[in-house]
Amino acid sequence: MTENRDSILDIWGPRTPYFGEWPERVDERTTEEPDHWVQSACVLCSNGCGCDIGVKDGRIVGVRGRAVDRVNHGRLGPKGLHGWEANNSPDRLTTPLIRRNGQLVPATWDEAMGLLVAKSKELIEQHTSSSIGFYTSGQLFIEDYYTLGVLGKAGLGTPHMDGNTRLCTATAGAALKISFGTDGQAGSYADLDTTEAVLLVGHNMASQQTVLWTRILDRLAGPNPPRLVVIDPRRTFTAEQATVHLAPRAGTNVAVLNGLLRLLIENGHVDYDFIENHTVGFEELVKTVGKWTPERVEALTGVPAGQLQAAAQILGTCRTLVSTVLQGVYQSMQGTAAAVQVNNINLLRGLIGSEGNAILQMNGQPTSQNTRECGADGDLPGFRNWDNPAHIYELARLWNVHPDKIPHWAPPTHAMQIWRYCETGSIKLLWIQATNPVVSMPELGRIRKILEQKGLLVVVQDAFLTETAQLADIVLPAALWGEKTGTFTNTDRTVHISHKAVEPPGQARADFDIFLDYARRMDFRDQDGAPLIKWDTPEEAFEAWKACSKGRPCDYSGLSYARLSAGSGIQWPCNEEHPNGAAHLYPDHQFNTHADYCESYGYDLVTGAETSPEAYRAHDPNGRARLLAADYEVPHEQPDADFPLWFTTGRVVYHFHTRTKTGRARALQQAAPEAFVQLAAEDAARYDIAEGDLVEVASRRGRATAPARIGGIEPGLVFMPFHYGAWGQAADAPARAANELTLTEWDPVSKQPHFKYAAVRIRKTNA
Ligand SMILES: Nc1nc2c(c(=O)[nH]1)N[C@H]1C(S)=C(S)[C@@H](COP(=O)(O)OP(=O)(O)OC[C@H]3O[C@@H](n4cnc5c(=O)[nH]c(N)nc54)[C@H](O)[C@@H]3O)O[C@H]1N2
Ligand SMILES: Nc1nc2c(c(=O)[nH]1)N[C@H]1C(S)=C(S)[C@@H](COP(=O)(O)OP(=O)(O)OC[C@H]3O[C@@H](n4cnc5c(=O)[nH]c(N)nc54)[C@H](O)[C@@H]3O)O[C@H]1N2
Ligand code: SF4
Ligand SMILES: [Mo]
Repeated sequence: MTENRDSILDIWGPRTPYFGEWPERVDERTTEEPDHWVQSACVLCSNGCGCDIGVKDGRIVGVRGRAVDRVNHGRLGPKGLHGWEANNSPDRLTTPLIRRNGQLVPATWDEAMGLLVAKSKELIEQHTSSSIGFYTSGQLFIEDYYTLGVLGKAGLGTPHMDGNTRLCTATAGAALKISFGTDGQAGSYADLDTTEAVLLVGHNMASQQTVLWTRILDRLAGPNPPRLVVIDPRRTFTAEQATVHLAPRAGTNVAVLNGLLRLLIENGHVDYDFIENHTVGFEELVKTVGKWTPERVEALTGVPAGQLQAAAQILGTCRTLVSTVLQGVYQSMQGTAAAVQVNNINLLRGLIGSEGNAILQMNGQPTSQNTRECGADGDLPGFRNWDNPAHIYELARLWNVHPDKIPHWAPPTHAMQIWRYCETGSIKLLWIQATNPVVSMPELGRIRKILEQKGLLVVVQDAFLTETAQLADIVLPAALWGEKTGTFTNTDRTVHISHKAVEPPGQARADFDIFLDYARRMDFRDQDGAPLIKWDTPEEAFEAWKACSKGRPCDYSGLSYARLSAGSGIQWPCNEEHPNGAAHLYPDHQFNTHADYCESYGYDLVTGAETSPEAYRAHDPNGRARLLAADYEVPHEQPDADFPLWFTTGRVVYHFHTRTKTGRARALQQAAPEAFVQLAAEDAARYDIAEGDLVEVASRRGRATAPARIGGIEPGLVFMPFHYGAWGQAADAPARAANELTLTEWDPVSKQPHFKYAAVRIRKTNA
């Protein structure tokens, strides 16, 4: 048994100060001495820390960071060190379940898959394959997503496939496409090792990517520490370390960012050569941001003019800059518009494509990058453009199907619309994989009603009987990380392999095998009558994906299972030109915006209207980045007399999402056993609420009750973590899920729902 530190009390561990080369520090936690170690990477956030899984007698007994890994240099955070305990939980699903006479009862795989296939065939016959929808995940592997993408697009031919990545990182993809032509992060984590400044917008890195934060803490402790600008309405762990912390009102990111852009321009802190040679749209941007004087920003957002100026000084004078963006932007008002303005900051300064310069439109889930790359969401595989016939033909050739088989008559259906089609009845079979929407979707009352509808067959593929699985008609028991082999890619394009370390419990099966089984039983064929899915093992699937990715920005063609296993994490693109991967995209400032190559022809940031191919070609940016401007818009719901407070939601360091894993890891669960309602001291006084009092928060859509936690937040704003659903709660306890309150609204461009603002009222409910 080894435990280097108590990561619950000491989240980030001891400092290793540096500049230039981040020292190694190997974190380990095992409950017994392993008899062997198996190579993997952590799947409890998008950081993708390399780790080895310790195995004893066929069971996981711990993990150890991989010193050689470029992502973490050996470090692991509290979730990584503890989360694996969930694999060994007695709650694991071990057989398929089928609903009979209202009850979920055990069934064989043959019965469960037989039923799923019979239903699928019947629906296709009666209503076409458009009656089948998929709501997948950001937590599967490349091999799973690619197989799923092919069977959905070229087997079934349904346009209704998206992931919970819509809730997570759809905006990252959208913002990268808009500014640079395709998805994919321009920089690397290693840029933090030398950068002079870091801008974190709506991103609580200290809590949500603890190991990446350690990299920054170690810089802060070393020579030449970077200056930090943090934009978040709460005083988070991240904000506590800021050189300048801007705490704007919820939903006002665009106003703050336009204010910063305006100051950069006014102060002459722009690289005119870069703008002239490598961008389009500067004049329009100047016009749009012109009215956002510091005073005007202050009046609207509450950020003092002096602080905005201080932030603009840092951003304007640093010689290198890493900007990061996450849910405080993506899930807030004008998600895509705001994310693009962060890109614009680096672009105005020409700080992109070289050491110390990065824009990280962060991912959240460990493999959400791959959902987007492999086309298991509303994108086509390999960052191809659904509106470009040449891209469709490429896929049709690759899969040997007729191009018309691949849905491309309209944009692929986004998740919020998939749920809407379930609600209105046109989707009659919804297959949910590795996500728990009954806790994580907005407006839970509505989601429960949709899943309970008679006319909708609900299939849930999970490792636990989640709140969602409990409403399913068919439950498929899945193997978890550590119990299957596959590859995945973190935020900074680092690809890892995770090898199978132990057998899954009971009859649980790898997602990959479930998808293959479905494809075989459905008898999907190519246009020559051969099986559509031509692979049987994860490694063969990876080879097929490599072929699909070749020549596209996310080129995996130089990678292999052997190479990934011999090393420890390699960045894409990895091909003949970049045999060891590339730290930076766009080193020559040639962007992927050519009409023939780009992933999207763009959108109107306000309406979301898609630019036509003709309109795009008429002004082809042809390798220049786009500086797309956006003006501030008022959030869709605002406090009023009935619901006088702002509401926002997010995470705590110890839990991952709906707690199916972290809630089953003893120390993590003990560290954060209960939901809470965070409010400012002023508001607590006004409502006569003391620390720990039970508070009911109500919106127009529902209520949630939890103990009060006072301080660390702007007055007028109430925060709840969204981790806590019904699981683990007494049956008669009042609802505590933050998503009882949130609203069904989404960003016009990325279609990502708005979890970060709503209007609520509160009252103390102590007896
Ligand atoms: N411990 C832990 N780590 C995780 C996860 C987890 O569940 N737990 N999940 C992973 C996943 S999938 C994701 S997507 C990431 C999410 O990582 P983050 O985006 O860092 O997490 P959140 O807490 O959702 O939101 C970040 C911050 O947005 C702020 N915010 C709210 N409204 C606004 C606004 O209008 N403007 C601005 N500027 N900020 C606002 C909130 O105060 C909050 O501190 O974390 C990943 N890592
Ligand atoms: N209010 C509010 N709501 C939010 C957010 C917010 O900030 N505020 N954030 C949103 C974001 S960014 C995200 S990412 C979502 C996350 O929301 P969810 O995706 O619903 O969260 P998880 O709890 O991670 O659910 C993943 C499920 O997959 C299962 N699972 C894990 N590994 C595997 C596997 O290998 N195979 C299979 N088949 N199943 C597996 C787990 O047991 C779990 O039930 O929540 C969103 N909802
Ligand atoms: S930072 Fe993320 S990937 Fe790394 S150990 Fe923590 S949860 Fe795992
Ligand atoms: Mo996420």
